[in-house]
This record gives sequence, structure tokens and C-alpha cells, in this order.
Amino acid sequence: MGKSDIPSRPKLRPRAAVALKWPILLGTLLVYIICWKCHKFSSFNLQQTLLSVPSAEHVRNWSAYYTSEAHFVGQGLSQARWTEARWKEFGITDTQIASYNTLVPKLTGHQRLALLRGDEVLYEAPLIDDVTTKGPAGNTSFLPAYLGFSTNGNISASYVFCNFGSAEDFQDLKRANVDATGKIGIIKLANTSPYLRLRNLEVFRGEQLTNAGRAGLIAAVFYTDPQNDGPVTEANGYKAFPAGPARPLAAIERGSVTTGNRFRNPESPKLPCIPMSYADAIHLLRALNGHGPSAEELGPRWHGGGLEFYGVHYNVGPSPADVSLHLVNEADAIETPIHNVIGTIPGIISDEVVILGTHRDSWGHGAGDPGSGSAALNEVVRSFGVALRHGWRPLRTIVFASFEGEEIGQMGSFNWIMDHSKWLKASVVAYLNVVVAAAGSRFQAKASPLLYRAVLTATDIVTSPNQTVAGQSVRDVWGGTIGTPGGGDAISFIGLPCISTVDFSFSQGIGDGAFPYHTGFDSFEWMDQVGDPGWNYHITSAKIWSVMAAYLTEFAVLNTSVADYASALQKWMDELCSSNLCSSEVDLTVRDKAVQRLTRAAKSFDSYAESLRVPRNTWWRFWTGNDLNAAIRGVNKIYTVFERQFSHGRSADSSSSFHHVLYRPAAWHAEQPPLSALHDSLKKKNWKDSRKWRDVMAEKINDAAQLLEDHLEEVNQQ
Ligand SMILES: *[C@@H]1O[C@H](CO)[C@@H](O)[C@H](O)[C@H]1NC(C)=O
Ligand SMILES: *[C@@H]1O[C@H](CO)[C@@H](O)[C@H](O)[C@H]1NC(C)=O
Ligand SMILES: *[C@@H]1O[C@H](CO)[C@@H](O)[C@H](O)[C@H]1NC(C)=O
Ligand SMILES: *[C@@H]1O[C@H](CO)[C@@H](O)[C@H](O)[C@H]1NC(C)=O
Ligand SMILES: CC(=O)N[C@H]1CO[C@H](CO)[C@@H](O)[C@@H]1O
Repeated sequence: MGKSDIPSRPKLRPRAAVALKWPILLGTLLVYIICWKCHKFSSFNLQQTLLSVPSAEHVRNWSAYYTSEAHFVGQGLSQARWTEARWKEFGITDTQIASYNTLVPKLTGHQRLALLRGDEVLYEAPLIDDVTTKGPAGNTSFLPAYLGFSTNGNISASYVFCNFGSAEDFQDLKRANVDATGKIGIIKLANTSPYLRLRNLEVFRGEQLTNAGRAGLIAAVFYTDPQNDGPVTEANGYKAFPAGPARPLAAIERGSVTTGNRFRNPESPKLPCIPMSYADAIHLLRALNGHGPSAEELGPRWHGGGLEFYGVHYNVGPSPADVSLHLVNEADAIETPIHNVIGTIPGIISDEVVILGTHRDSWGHGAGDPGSGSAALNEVVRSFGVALRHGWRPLRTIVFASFEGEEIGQMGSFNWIMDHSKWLKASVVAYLNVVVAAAGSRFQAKASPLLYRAVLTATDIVTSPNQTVAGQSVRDVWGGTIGTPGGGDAISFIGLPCISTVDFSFSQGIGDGAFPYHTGFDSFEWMDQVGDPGWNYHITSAKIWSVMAAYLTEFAVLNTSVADYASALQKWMDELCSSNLCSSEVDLTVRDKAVQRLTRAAKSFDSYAESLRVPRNTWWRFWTGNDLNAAIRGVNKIYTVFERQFSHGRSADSSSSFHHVLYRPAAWHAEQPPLSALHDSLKKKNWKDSRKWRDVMAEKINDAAQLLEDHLEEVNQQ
């Protein structure tokens, strides 16, 4: 057992003891001191429980349940009730459903995507992709494909191929004299591919649509090109799922084009859009063969399309005079109830809280996103339930959350946070999020620097799912990455009350089978055959999640470090200038000074906190209400509210609900640069904004330093 192992504690029910008077308390203490030597035998080992309870049979069953019926936002009541019942069964007696009304994008009328020559229909896209994937219930009551919060429209026009629809792609089109104005654009989705990430080609669908509008397009059609899957394609000899690991031709990737009303950029253009499969794209793009320049000529960003095998030459168009697309989208945002499940294990210290959450709503069956998160969370809850049955009780309060509404802008967590804002701001130490617990071999974490230690410790204690040598343990998060905070509902927690968050996932890595994210093929069968045969990634995620939670709840002094935050800030600043974004136009001295001040204060603060760490297994000393208790509570309070110092009234991207000054909302798959607002304005060479964000950041960093300095001064005066 390493030094970072979670301590075993003797069984005890301290809340009962609180009521006892001093003599009895001293007596109890004496008993524990005498019992000290024998504690090894009487104690219950939490860590061992958390590492041994999760099982493949269980996660497989949970996955089968969650994927068996449609459960898009607004359809979640029955799965909420089922989840509530399971958690109660596991022993979390305080489990409740918290419901809210929110605007949910729903199909309200007609939908169409057709290729026309004059009035003749050359091809009609089916717009539903779940014909081959029936859940265990054998039912196909899943939704046809559409994009959340798309504008309504009924448009016939000629069309052009726009690559990934990034600002650079539209510049390339302009340079090649291809006029996109008044046309429909065909755009490749680019947000979950490890290969596009390597080439720096990732872009989120909302951003693609904004760029399309700016370039003068009047509508957009999105599809996922098999190029997203690198070598794992039919062209390369792989069979498509269900026969093999390649992307099914009929898979249609859905999603929201703006993340609800919360992050809607008021300046972003509104144009209707619709998703299609690559089987559909083959028909539409073949019709462009020989028309307009070839994508190859437009630059390296345009290379690598995966449909050559199917006879697509990737000419960009525009389509010939007599050929057009007819696109109809009729979907409206309709007020609908959504249901969160919230389970609580009260801690000995009730006002220091760690929350573990995922979401349940999904565009299709959702085996990877978010069924794997829901299945893993059930195993986490079950593990802690087993611990409770042994008489164990957490030092800090643990809250489990299964949110509904993540897919349309994290509306479940957003509403719940608004409802409990004061309590959350005062007491939540960390929010630990998982959406995609299993869909590939690539580990990715997004974390506040305050939680780096938690991530490193958990991946150190838990065995990697593709480790061949047992017991081999590396402190490098298994070759994965730790990026800036965000990801699913973590966006709400880091953005609104500025609570420190971790989000982690196992997603598609190099060489893995195609993850049919947000399509009708992200099904139980896909998970069982391709995504996680053996269900080991599910189990591993459950273990990392539990161990991370225990690591944050079980030590008297919170296992975190403000010096880690200071050094992350220093690193991010250095990176900003080493990537040539800094300019003599923007003097960064004031911000550098603030970071230096924070670094000094953080080092002193961490060593003061270190001096309060009681030796392992003597936590009861802390509990007995002496000066040490007060000192530790004081330190934990500062660690808890430290992240809140970075809260700013108005966020960089003008959204009204993302207040953290260092980051911007990051969906689960995309990496976002740190110091986003400063990074973005320097990149745009907007010196006025750059100076503004430099000053705001410096002010917040100084506030954070001040918080630590004030506390140390108070302590010194005592
Ligand atoms: C999983 O589901 C199967 C079939 O419903 C059932 O027989 C089995 O007992 C379940 N296993 C667990 C661990 O719940
Ligand atoms: C699927 O569900 C619908 C409505 O709930 C029902 O009418 C239909 O018969 C079911 N189909 C199958 C194959 O079970
Ligand atoms: C779309 O517009 C055409 C031409 O105005 C009209 O005939 C058709 O009914 C419309 N379709 C829908 C679904 O509104
Ligand atoms: C699994 O192995 C691959 C190939 O060696 C590596 O890239 C990846 O990081 C590993 N993943 C984990 C979680 O260990
Ligand atoms: C990684 C780390 O800092 N672990 C520490 C967590 O807290 C305990 C007790 O306070 C220490 O013993 C660990 O070293």
C-alpha cells in the first residue's frame, strides 16, 4: 500500500458521539487509543471494497437497461424512477427525484433532405438510422435524426462541399472563387476523432454553423466522414458494425447546434440544418463529381476524405445548375419536465461535500454516451452502499447525481445548481463527472489544477484496463491527458458556482473501432462487441471514480494543493508566449506579478496545511473538537472556496452563465485552451480586449493570493 492509499478507519458512529458529554468522550478516546494496536484487525478497508465490488455482469445489466428504450431529454421519468429505486436498494436511503421544466427541442412537423434534378427526386435521405439496431426490447421507437435548436426552414438551393466548416475552410473556398452565398453547405462533423485531433482539425458543430452563416450559406447538412476513424474503415478492409468495427454507413450523428439558451451567442447567424449518414453523403457528393475544384487543390486541410472508396471525388461544387437539395426542418423548443436523481450519503462533516454526477438523456440508445457513465455510476453507488452496510460512514458528505438534459445545454444540472446555489458555493469541495466511461482506449481527464492530485492518485491506485503486467503502475494517467476543466455537466459546475471539477472518459483512441457517438448505433450490441467487450473499461471507470471520491472525502485535511494551481497558471502563461501569441502591444507584467504573488502565498499555505495533516489512522483526533479541528476546518474552507476567486460577473463569450475567468465551456471531447479569453483575444490581435482580460485575470489571481495571505495572517496572530 502506497502512502496515498485511502486510510482504513475503525468502525464508529461519531454522530451519536457528538451528543455525548466530555467524560464519555474522553472515555471513548481512551478506548480508541487502547484499541489502536488491534485496529488493523477490526477495521473495514474502504479502498479494497471500492476496488472489488464493481463487476462486469452488473455493468452489462445496467447498460442493457439504459439502452433498451428511447430516453431523450424529456423522456426520462421512467429511467429516473428506476435509477432512484436501484440506489435505494444499494443502501442510499436519501435518494430523490428533482424535476424541472425546461425548453426541449422536439420535432413538431415535417423533415426532409432530398436530392433533386428539377422536380425529379434523385435521392431521398431516410433520416433515421436505427433500423438495424434494436434494443433488447426489440423496439425501434427512437427519434428520427435532427439537430437540437436548429432554426426551422424549407429551402431548395444548390449546394457546395465545405470540408469541416471552419473559418479557414471558408477562406480556402473564397480563395478558390467558390461562392457559398445563398447555397446549402455539406459539412463534415469533426468533434470526436483522435485522427482529426492529431491534425488540429477539431471543431464543434455550433461553431461550424456560425462559420457557415458568416460565409453566406443559407442552410447546412452535417455528416460524419469515415476519415474520422483513421484506418478502421471499409475502404481498408474492415467490416462495418455489426459485422465489424468500422462505422456503419447508415449512422447519423445528432447533437445540439447551440447548447440551449445558456451559451447562445446572440451574434451567431441562424440557419436551418439537418444531419445525414455517410450513405446519404455518398449520393450528394457523387453528384458534385467533376463540378468545381477538387478538395485536394484547396490545401492539406481538405485531404484525407474517406469516401473515395464509394466513388466520391470530393469536388467542392457548386452543384450543376439543374441539381439542388431540398431541406425541411420543423422542430421547436417546447417546455417539458426533466428529472434528476439525487442520492446523498451524509458525512460526519456535513458541510463539506463531494458530488459525483453523470447524465441519463441520450440521442439514441446511448450505450457509450451516456449509458456507460450511468452504468459505472450505479457500480460506484453500489460500492459505497456495500461500505455503508459494513458500518462505514464518509468523513465528508457524498452526493450522487443522475442529471437529465445535458444534451441540450446541461439543463438538468443548470437548474439544480440554480436551486441550491448558496449551499453549493459554500460547501462543495469538488464535482466529479463522467459521461463516456467506456467507448475506447484513450483516457482523457479535464480537471481543475486543485484536483490534479486526485486524478493522478486514482489512476495510480486503479489498474489500467489495457495493462498487461499486473501491478504495474504509472503516474502518467495511462498515456492520456489532463486538459482544462469542462465536459458535460462539469461545465455547469465550473462555470456557474465555480466549483472545482474533474471530468474523465475513455474515448476512441488511435486504432480503436469507430465510436458511433450520438447515432442509433451507439447501442448495447455495439458496446458488447466493439466498444467494451468484457466490460472492463466500465469497471475501471467506476473504480477511478470511487477512489477519487474517497480520496477527497476521507482525509481530515483536504488532499489538494493551491501550489498546483499556481504552477498550472505559470505553465499556461509560458505556453501562451511560447506559442507566439504574446505581443509588445500587451504588457503582461501585471499578470506575471500576480502569478508570482500567488505562487509565494500558495507555497506557504500548502506547507501550513501540511503541518496539520495528522498521521494515518488517527483521524479521530481531528474529530474531537480541539484547536486542531478548528485549524483544519479553516484550511479546508479556504481550499474549498479558492476556485470561486476566479468567478467573474460576465464571461468572455458573453454567455450569462459561465463565470470562470480562466476557462470557457468545453464539451466532453474538445480540448479548450486555458486562459481562454486572453488566449482568444491575443489570437485575434484584439489588443484592447487582450489588455482587458489581462487585467481581469490579474485581479482574480491577486484575489486568490489575498485569500491565502489573509488566512495565514489570521493564523499567525492567534
Ligand atoms: C443480470 O441480468 C440477468 C438477466 O436478466 C440476470 O439473470 C442476472 O441475475 C443479472 N445479474 C446481476 C448481477 O444483477
Ligand atoms: C414498440 O413500442 C411501440 C409503442 O410503445 C409498440 O406499439 C410496438 O409494438 C413496439 N414494437 C416492438 C417490436 O416491440
Ligand atoms: C415547402 O415550401 C414549398 C414551396 O413553397 C411548399 O410547397 C411546401 O408545402 C413546403 N413544405 C413544407 C413541409 O412546409
Ligand atoms: C492502451 O494502450 C494504447 C496502446 O499502447 C495506449 O495508447 C493507451 O494510452 C492505453 N490506454 C490505457 C487506458 O492504458
Ligand atoms: C498525494 C497526497 O498528497 N496524498 C496525501 C493525502 O493526505 C494524506 C493524509 O493527510 C497524506 O498522507 C497523503 O500523502
